[in-house]
Amino acid sequence: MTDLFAGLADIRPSREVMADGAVLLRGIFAATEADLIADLRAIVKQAPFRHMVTPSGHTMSVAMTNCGSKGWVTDIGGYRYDAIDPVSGQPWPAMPPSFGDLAQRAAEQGGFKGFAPQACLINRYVPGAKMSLHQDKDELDLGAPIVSVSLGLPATFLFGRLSRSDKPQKFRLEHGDIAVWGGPARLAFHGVAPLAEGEHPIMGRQRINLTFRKVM
Ligand code: MD3
Ligand code: FE
Repeated sequence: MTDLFAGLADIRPSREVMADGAVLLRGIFAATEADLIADLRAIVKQAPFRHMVTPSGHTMSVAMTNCGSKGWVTDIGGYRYDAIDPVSGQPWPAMPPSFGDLAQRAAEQGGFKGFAPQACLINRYVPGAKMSLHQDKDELDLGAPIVSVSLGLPATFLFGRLSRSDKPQKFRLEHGDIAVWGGPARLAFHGVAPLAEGEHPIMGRQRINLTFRKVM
């Protein structure tokens, strides 16, 4: 019986409002966690994590890959969504139903019915990796939310407001946490503090974050 929820331990589904437009859902993927992680492993085999380079020439400490009909990429030429993985020259792996269904269900619980993301950016943090404060604005439809799913080691998520200079608020994001960012939160500055050392029982020495995006 206890095995049913192995990995999510005693987390019960919950819903918490972090800010106007930002909803944190906990424990909603308990039943589909094993499928999600198996599908993630298959994606990463086909499209391995890689460290991309920003337009300013910095190599990101977070390693990335994508699934879906579009993937987010950056290189010295800029940021964009592309149907082709530049490493393989092939389309990104398709978005599995375990991913798409979860994103849609989470968006609906966050107040956005009918969310159909084309892209899932997959971020991999090892201890020390971080993401500086930024806005996500490479998507054409800013009326659609972004749904994020955290797996593995816990992280300190930094949630700024609409100006880079506002002092960011800190939230702890743990394995199984799903957040829906829409409305006034959609263009908020946000980032992730350097990941602390640790070992997660299922995911090992890393944090993986999935972000689902309606690109067009
Ligand atoms: C708030 N990823 O990939 S997820 C990103 O944990 C990104 O890997 C972080 O920021 C991560 O762009 C944060 C939570 C998140 C994602 C997108 C947002 C929060 C957001 C977009 C707008 C506002
Ligand atoms: Fe972001």
